[in-house]
Amino acid sequence: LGTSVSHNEKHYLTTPIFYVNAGPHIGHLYSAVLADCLCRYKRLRGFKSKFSTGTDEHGLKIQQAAADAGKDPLVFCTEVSESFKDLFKTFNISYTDYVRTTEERHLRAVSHFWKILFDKGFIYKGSYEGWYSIPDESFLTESQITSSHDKNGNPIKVSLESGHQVEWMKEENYMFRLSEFRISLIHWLQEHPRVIQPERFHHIVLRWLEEDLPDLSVSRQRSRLNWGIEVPGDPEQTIYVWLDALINYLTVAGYPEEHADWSGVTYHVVGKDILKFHAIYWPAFLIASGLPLPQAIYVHSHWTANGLKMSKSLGNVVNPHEKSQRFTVDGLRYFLLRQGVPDTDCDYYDDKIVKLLNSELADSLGGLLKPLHRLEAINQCVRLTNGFVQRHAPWKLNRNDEHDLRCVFGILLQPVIPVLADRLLDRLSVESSERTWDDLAFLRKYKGGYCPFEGRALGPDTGVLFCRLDRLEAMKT
Ligand code: ME8
Repeated sequence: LGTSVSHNEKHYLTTPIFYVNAGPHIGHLYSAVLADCLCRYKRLRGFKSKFSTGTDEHGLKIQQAAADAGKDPLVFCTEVSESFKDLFKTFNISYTDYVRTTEERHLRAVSHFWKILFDKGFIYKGSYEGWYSIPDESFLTESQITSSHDKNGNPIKVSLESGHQVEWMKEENYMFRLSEFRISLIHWLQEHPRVIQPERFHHIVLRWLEEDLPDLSVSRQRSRLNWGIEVPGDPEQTIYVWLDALINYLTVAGYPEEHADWSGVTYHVVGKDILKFHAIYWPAFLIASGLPLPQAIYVHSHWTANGLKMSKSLGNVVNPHEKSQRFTVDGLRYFLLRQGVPDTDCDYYDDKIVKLLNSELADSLGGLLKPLHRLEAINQCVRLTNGFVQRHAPWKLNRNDEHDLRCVFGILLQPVIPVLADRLLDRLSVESSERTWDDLAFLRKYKGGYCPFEGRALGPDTGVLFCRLDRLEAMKT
């Protein structure tokens, strides 16, 4: 159950900022829903929270996508950025700030941050020669690439991790002294064994740090990349998109002027594909600039669709808007949070969501508003929840307390399925001011404790909570 906190304790949660080269899919939504659920939970516990998301709009990949669409880059970015915003509105992502890297406030933050690193001597002019993957906007070493063939059978080199083609790049640019931070990063991880979660990813990062950490190229020649932020004092160079993008977390915190309240209480939700950038590059940049490191990095794995990686070319990208029309917004939120496992990839297919929602939302949760046999109530407790219920054993409530039990579930489920939880709580006559973790405090001393919801009459009928879905319909599509 956790304890509630004094109401000015702060918590700053972020999602990755999403590339605008293509529209959103369930993977992006998953990151946002995961962060939203965490943030709603923290708010219910009394934290004052900042929650940011947004779009990553610079770089070669976006420059190319805009050119392919025959559009001005900013117009193109605005259109796609709006589609992410729409998605997050539909799914009730309760962010407090939506940042775009093309905004003026971000440009100021990036230029300021660059100057600090430069003045401290962590950035120097050098030359980079090596492999670069445009889709990943990432520099790769020999050990991170392998030989392959393009669709015409020509030999190419690809990234081992993403499978994307890499190109040889040789140019003069600015380098960041990443190599100087290897030992500090190892110490940071060793001293904070829970800073990267789940633990598996913590070990992966430590293994990466056992190898040499070369200095990092942090700019590109303007002639190759002009869609980006200019290097302060050098109009011939554009800042590397990942340095630009990571600074969004500071922009939202109010950097450079007023970030102190938030930059020390930051928690990042990221996909495993961008672990290296968040667990190595970002902390190194922060140490170099003298800013506090994140409190935690929560890493999640990926969604595949019918067993395959989602890709535009395969045409199997799962569109969340379309799915929400079939399964409802809370239905899809529930599925993603219930089935998604941070450690391992998860597969999406329609029949899976139908089965889960029928059994857990339509039957179990929906059943909460039906008259219950006592035994059924116990069964539902067990099916609906796990650790919490085991510890607090609300089924020890006596026969007249079914109402209390439903209120407890309604409150607990708010971070996961806010719309359904609200309907349930409305029906149960639980006021909106009575829906925080503090309002569950009675459970801690249940035996003899007074339940504030006891004996209340039901509110107006809000209809069936969640209708059963037709499996055959799902299998047709
Ligand atoms: O990497 N399953 O943006 P991005 C689960 N702009 N999550 C997925 C997913 C999938 N199949 N595909 C994407 C970038 N995601 C950079 C980030 S942050 C300073 C800059 C999620 O749009 C996952 O969290 O390619 C991934 O890390 C994120 O979307 C961003 O992907």
